[in-house]
Amino acid sequence: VEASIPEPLREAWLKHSASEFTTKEEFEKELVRHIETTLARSLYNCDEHAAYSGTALAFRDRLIIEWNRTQQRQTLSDQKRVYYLSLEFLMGRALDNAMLNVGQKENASEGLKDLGFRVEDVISQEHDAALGNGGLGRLAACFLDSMATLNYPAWGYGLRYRYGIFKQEIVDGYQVEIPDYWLDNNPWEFPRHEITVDIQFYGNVRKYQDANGKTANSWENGEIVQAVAYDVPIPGYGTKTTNNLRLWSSKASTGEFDFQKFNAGDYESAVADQQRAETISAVLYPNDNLERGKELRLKQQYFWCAASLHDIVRRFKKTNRAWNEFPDQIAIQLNDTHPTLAIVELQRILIDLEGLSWDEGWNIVTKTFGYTNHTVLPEALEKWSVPLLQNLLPRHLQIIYDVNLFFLQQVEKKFPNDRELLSRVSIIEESHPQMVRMAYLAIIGSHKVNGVAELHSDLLKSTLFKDFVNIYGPDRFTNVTNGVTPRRWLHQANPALSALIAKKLGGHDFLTDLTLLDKLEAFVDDKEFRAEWSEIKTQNKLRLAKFIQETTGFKVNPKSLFDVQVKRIHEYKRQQLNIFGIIHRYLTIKAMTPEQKKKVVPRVSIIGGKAAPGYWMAKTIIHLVNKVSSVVNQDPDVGDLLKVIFIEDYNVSKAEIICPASDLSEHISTAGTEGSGTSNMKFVMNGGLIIGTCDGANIEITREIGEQNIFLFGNLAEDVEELRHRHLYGDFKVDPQLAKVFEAVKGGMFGDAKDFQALCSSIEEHGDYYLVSDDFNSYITTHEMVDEAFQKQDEWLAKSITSVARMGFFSTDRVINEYADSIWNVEPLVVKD
Ligand code: NBY
Repeated sequence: VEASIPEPLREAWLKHSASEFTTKEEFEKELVRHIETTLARSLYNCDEHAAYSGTALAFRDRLIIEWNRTQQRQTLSDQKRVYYLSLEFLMGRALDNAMLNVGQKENASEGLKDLGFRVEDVISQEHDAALGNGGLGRLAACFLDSMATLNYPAWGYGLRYRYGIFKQEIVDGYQVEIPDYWLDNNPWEFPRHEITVDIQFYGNVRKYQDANGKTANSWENGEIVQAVAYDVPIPGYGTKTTNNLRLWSSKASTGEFDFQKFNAGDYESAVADQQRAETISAVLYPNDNLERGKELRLKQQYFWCAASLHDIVRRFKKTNRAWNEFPDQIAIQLNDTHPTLAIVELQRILIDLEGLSWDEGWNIVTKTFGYTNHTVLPEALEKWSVPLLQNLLPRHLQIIYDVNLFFLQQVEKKFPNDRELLSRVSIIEESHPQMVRMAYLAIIGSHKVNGVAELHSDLLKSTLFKDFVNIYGPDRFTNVTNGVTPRRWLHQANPALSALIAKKLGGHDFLTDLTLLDKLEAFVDDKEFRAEWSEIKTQNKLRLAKFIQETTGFKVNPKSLFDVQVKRIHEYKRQQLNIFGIIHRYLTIKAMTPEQKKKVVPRVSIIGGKAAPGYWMAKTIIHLVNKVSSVVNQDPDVGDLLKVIFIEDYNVSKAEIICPASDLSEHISTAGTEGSGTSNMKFVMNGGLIIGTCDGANIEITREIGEQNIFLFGNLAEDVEELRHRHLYGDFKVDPQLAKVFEAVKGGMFGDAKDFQALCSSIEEHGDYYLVSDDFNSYITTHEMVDEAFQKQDEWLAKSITSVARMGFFSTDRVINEYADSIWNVEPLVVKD
């Protein structure tokens, strides 16, 4: 259907085309209008939540005006676009970000004040959009911000889960999961009920002769589910670009099939069908770095890949270009292997629906896709069982077999008679049942594969993907070290620090060119500047202390060293090392004389994060942290010298309060296990120092800020394998100080010893896979060095300022430019005023 208004009628449109508020007055007018009409409230009936909704609606209008213009501009310019496929977008709140990105926070804040509200209170009414687990999902959100800010024509594609990551409650020290229903009155999404795609599942493949007498395949008799588009505008910071995040929601197809059921009086089964369809986009799987092979998860993946590709192909076809121009117009980035079926789906569209030959199709496919790997942990590598695929996606399985066949032929040609190699690199793992290795499929179907930090990318090349480096050569594999957006993680989360930096550098340009931070080094010795820097940290700590008291009831002394570890709970991230270290500190303090206690640097140890609901060991760690917290915090022997706080329901908006308030944060994964880590970057950017292992991006952070400004400890990645072997086959003795900690735990100091048995025995008896014992001594001596350093506040401040000054590399702007140059080959679409 032609929806565009004919030329002669456009004048009236253009005359009345919506415009944006640019003053406090205009904002107030918009706000009151929305409260009175859209929300049907009045000045007699307007609470903070209504003020939030009204403000959000006013800003949403602004965003959508720029969104419309951006989309028009991008369509007209007809240049290459990027599509970022991610099952997770951990966006957090949108209002503060929208205010800052369009440069209207001042006006909004003053306007709200006139009408009786404080902007911070209004902002905190918003429910986090928590469509992600952790780092991978938050990285996707930072990428969207940078792509818009840098004016890249780029869309995100994801799923519109009805339930985001669960809300965590702690009951008697245990994690309890509460569903996160977040969609009611979400002002940030635009339903596009007219943009739908029918998605097929199950059914069978029929071979037939096409018009030219060639054998062709048709996938038939499946069950149809409808995908409906919901669009979320993504404003860039200080630019005219507002990009799009398109999220798909599942719905029963309104095809005749269902009407027949209704008409035949089979009401109940028709309703059941409907619910089954809606289940596809119902819930985000809450596992990070763990793959469980559930059919519904596979359905989610195909549903979202197929809807997105259909949308992309539809847009391409409107340009009437030849198919071989597809990769010149479109780059698709796969955020982990979760969207790998998109590779197969594009090949299916090209050969089954558009009639291209296999080779023509596959040539287009491999030029289009890039694949980002985020982990080397074996339990996180996706595999789908062949019988499951055979049933759900029969045609896709055939295509996978063909991809594998041609690939193995190619390998055989290059390395003749190496059967071991063929079985190692085959997409099909010959287990019972057979499994499809999604990472291999992703490598074979992409032109570039990247890891997320240097060590991680090197490990991919030397271990997991070694054979593929031999087959394809090293050029297919590259590194793009992660970053974070300084808009949210510095400017929004820490406005006072951002303002101080701007004062020194003569403006906020550093927010779009973070390397400008290096100019701060000139002021490291400036006494007044140091004092201001220190005062900001103190204020941020006071804010966190207040938050802790309100949410946990514990009072913490803001003069203490705030030591933070917030991230998903996982054995490889080693929160157990942290809590054992805390217990060691507790025992040490308790054994001290009053004289000795006077020399102790007071600490607040803050731990937060969610455990996957089925990850029993991670839940045990949370349990222990909470037990230690309740014992330590009321022990008069330690008083303010040590407090242990578990932050319930850690999420993006809590991170925005926590990051600016840390003195020290912990990034202590077993060397070689963390892909990159991104919270390490957020903490350093906010003037916190870090204690960490030589893992992930810690290594590059050290290179940038200098090793005198970071507390590194522990074994190196290159020694891990040998140590593990020794644990199992040599004589292994638990570190003596750790043994003392275990004694205390087993003696019931923190409640029933049985509750923590598994945690101790995984180290003492089951090989200590994560090297907690090996690193324990190094860990606690390094913490002693931290204490010493913290006492020399002046030097500590110099470290803090110098580190921030040298963090320019870790902006996602740099990251996105690297992807654009070396993987996507796309250019920004710069807008003239
Ligand atoms: O991605 C994280 C890495 O652990 C971290 O080192 C890195 O900085 C970050 C960004 O590159 N990975 C991560 O967050 N992974 C997941 O959340 C995740 C979620 C689901 C599944 C696997 C991993 N899954 O298979 O279902």
